Amino acid sequence: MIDLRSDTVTKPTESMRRAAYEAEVGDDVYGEDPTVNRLEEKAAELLGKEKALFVTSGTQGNQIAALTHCRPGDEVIMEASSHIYIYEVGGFSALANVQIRPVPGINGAMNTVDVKNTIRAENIHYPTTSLICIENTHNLAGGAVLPLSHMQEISQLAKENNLQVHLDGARLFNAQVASGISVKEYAKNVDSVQFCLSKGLGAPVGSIIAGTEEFINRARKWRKMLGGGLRQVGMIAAPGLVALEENINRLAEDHAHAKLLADGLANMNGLKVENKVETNIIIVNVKETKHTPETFVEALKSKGVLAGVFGLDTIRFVTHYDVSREDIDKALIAVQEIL
Ligand code: TLP
Repeated sequence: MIDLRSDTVTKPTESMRRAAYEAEVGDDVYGEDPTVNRLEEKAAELLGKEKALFVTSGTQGNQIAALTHCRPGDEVIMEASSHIYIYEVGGFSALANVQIRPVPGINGAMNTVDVKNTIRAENIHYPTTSLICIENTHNLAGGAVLPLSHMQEISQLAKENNLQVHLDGARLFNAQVASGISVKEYAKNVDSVQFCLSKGLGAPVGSIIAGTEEFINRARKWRKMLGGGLRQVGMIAAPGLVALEENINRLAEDHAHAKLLADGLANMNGLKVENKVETNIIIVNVKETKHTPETFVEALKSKGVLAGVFGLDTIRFVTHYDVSREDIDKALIAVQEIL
């Protein structure tokens, strides 16, 4: 099977498996796991933040950020198709007891004037706006890279209004590789950042959240409350370290494969590639074919290719390190046969 459903499907590399086997471990709830400590230090350094925390998933990282930044009843502004709003099971409202205020964006970026107009004034009737969340790269916008200038504008606006900014950077390293702008440069504009080790970077488990020491100390308690205080967790942090050491620059290969796949698909009758394809995600509209997204994905499966249903008329392909150049060619042939 050529699995293009997501970059979450990668299997750990040989060096990750070896690192897990050989990992030095201790009880991380006591702060005594040397491998976790090394991973957190390395992640904080890469992001230019005081401290980082290893969490079980991107979703858990984002939820902990809301719990740490906000109080119950607060309002959080975010783009209307952001992962937190669409795909995190309503966690911000269920766990952090905050209200989300979605603002529609273009290519994943909210208009800063819209954001400004959405910040609540002081009024006895209103909730308090406390946080703005942004996403880079933006999943539903097809892996779009949020421009640094946009993040700087949001940061400025947040400062002027005494708000915090959280970055869902599940694929922030894809943004770095595509734009040449370092994750540190992006992270300068936010108070907290979450990135996934288990997407394109290829680790089997885990995400990082980072921010000030004070923020991370409080976040650590929320992680414990959520049941995310793990013990000899160096076993899974070790592959995360390998991911950061070995797999960042190779994301360029995934981006090149995505472009190849997108160009091939764009040339086929009835298909429309909906996004610009800046990184590793391709969103394809199949409305003009005889298929629905569901039947298209089924037909692809019968030909040994997996893709995901991604909207009423769209399917999604995601490239990653378990997909070779040859696989891209094979996937294109399978799509052509279906059409
Ligand atoms: N995205 C997954 C699915 O949940 C849709 C995928 O296959 O793309 N932020 C962003 C921007 C994400 O894309 C994801 C996962 C997460 C957060 C959550 O990460 P995990 O899966 O580790 O909880």
